[in-house]
This record gives sequence, C-alpha cells and structure tokens, in this order.
Amino acid sequence: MDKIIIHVDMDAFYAAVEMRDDPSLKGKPLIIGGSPDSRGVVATCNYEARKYGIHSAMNVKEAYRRCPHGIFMYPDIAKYRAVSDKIHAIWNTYTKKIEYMSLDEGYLDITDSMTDAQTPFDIARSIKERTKTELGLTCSVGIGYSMMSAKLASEEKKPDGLYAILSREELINLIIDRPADTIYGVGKQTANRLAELGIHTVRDIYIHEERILSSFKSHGKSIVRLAKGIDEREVMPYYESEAKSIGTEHTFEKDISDMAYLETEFLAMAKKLSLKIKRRNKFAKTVTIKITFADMQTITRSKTAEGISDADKIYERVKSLFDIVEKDREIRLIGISLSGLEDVRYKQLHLEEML
Ligand code: TTP
Ligand code: MG
Repeated sequence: MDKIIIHVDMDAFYAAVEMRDDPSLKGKPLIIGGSPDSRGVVATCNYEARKYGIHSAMNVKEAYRRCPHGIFMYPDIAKYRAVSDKIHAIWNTYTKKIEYMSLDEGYLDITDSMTDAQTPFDIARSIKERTKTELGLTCSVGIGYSMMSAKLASEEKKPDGLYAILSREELINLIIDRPADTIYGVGKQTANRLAELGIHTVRDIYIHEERILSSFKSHGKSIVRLAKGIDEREVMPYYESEAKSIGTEHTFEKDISDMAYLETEFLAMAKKLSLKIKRRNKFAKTVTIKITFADMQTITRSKTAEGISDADKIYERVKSLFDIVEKDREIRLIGISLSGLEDVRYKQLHLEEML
C-alpha cells in the first residue's frame, strides 16, 4: 500500500505567536529578529511585513529601511519552544511515526492511522482545527504520497493552507516548470552547477538526465529520482533506531548564513535526540556535531564527558562545539550524533558509587 504522509508547517511561526499573545500587533507589519547575537538579521516576519519584501535572514537594517513603521521585536525562543511542545503533542495524537524537522515543522506518516471513516483530509483538517482552537495559531498542511510531495503540498496554499499531491503525475505537473531548486537537496551551490550545464528548471532536469547522472554521481541520481517524483525516504520517528549511536541531521533547502537560526535548529535537534535517548533509557557520553558547508566540505567535532540525556545538556555540549567552528561560509547541513551510550541503570550505579 502507498504511504500517506502529512507535512505540517506553522505560518509565520514566531510572529504568529507574538500576535496571538498581543492582538494589538495584528494587521501591522511585525518583524522578529535582530537580537545582538544573531548579527541583526530577521528571524521571520508576519505576512503584512512580507508585502514590503522582508524575509528571514534579511539584515534588520534593510528591513527597517523597507518598513520604518513596522514593529520590530526580539525573538523569545523559550516561549516558541514551549508552543512547539504543544504543537508536537497535538500531532502525537494522530500517529507516533513523526519526524520533527524544527520547532514548527514536521512529517507525520499517517498510513496506518486512518480508519475506514477517515480520509487523510479528515486528519489534516482536524490538525488544523485543533491547532487553531487549542493554540490560536494557523498552520499549512500538505498531504502527499511521499515526503517531498507532502512538503510541496504544504507550501502550495500557505498561509492556513491545505493541499494534497497524491500521485507522481500530479507532482510532476505541478513542478515541471519550476526552478531546479524546487527539488529537495538542490541548494544554491548545486543550482549554480546545474545552471552551468544549462539546467534551470525541473523540465531541464528530465531533458538533461544523463548529464546530471554523469556530473553529479549519487547526488545526481537522487536529484533525478526526486524530480521524477520517486522519493522512498521514510519518516524516521525517534523510537525506531536501535543502533550504537543516535543521530539526526537536517539538510536545508537554502544554504544558511544565519548562525542564530542554526542554533535554534540545533536546539530542536537536541530536543528530538533527548526524547529518543530517554525512550531507550540511555545516556550518551559523546556528542558529535556534523556540518556540511555550501561547498560540500564536511567537518565533525566531538566532545566526550559525563553521560547526558537532557535536551539542555545535549544542546550545551553542541553549542560549545559549534561556537569554535569557523563560520566563514554558508552552511547546508547540520547534524548531531550521540554515541558512547550507557544505560540508565549503569549510570545510576555509577553515581551511587561516587556518593
Ligand atoms: P519557517 O517555517 O521557515 O518560517 P515561518 O514559519 O516564520 O513562515 P512560513 O509561514 O513561511 O512558514 O521557519 C520557522 C521559524 O524558524 C520562523 O518563524 C523563525 C525561525 N527562522 C529563523 O529564525 N531564521 C531563519 O532564517 C528561518 C528560515 C526561520
Ligand atoms: Mg513555518
């Protein structure tokens, strides 16, 4: 049986939370960002502010030039994290097969969650409805036969959207004349290399398939397959892994230069891994971060110390590693892996021995 995957992405997430908590902000351009450690960039803005061409990662000074009468606020990450927990709790009532991508975005594999009386649309509508009534926020939901189709579907009718792409044919019809970077995994760097080969759109990918396969090796194979709507990636919930290490990584659609944003992504990942490791009753002694830069150079940095499992502790160690990485280029992928796993009983024993 084909998979049914739902992708949920909150609308203007940080800005929407602030507007909910202070309704006087509604209807006015609202820009969240500019904390000193983010080097003054926009984290996000509401849709009113987007009319002025303001977007995530834009310099706050530029945003101010475009919209001097806008309201500028610092982000309150702790608050968004708490809201994110509530969003995730709603998703959790539909399926346990969920991959959390960031504070406001995730994939839900609902293939086995449907009853005869319930269509994917019922589930999608129910998620939207509950997010609205219980949390006062809107989200965009995509229904797909694969992760990529679900993601594209959720972007299709943003904000407050609901859309489905249920077959490869539908997907291809939708994206054929779009830029090549519509394809998951085609970032700025790859898009430039494709452009050098005369490949600008998805249609060009089909036409120049052989060229891509010979110039890009396995990455090329994945681009061609995804462009044809073949996406066999599985939604990876945290409880399934039984390996010696527990890890997660995130490839960005666009290369990222906003280091403060990467820190929030690392935080979301630390949270995800904390749940995963606690569920397995383990502690991790070694934390490793992985970074792939826009030019595809990959580095890893590790730190081994006492066993940990709390999200804050994991994040603290990640941050200490990330702080000393030279950030002279845009970043395309980040990952965290926990290894040196010891189980809770051992850890407790160990502590008792020390007392
Ligand atoms: P997004 O889902 O990319 O953006 P959004 O939810 O604000 O707006 P949209 O309706 O288009 O989905 O990111 C989620 C949150 O992550 C966003 O509210 C703020 C934060 N963020 C940053 O801090 N910096 C960034 O560069 C991006 C892309 C997001
Ligand atoms: Mg969003």
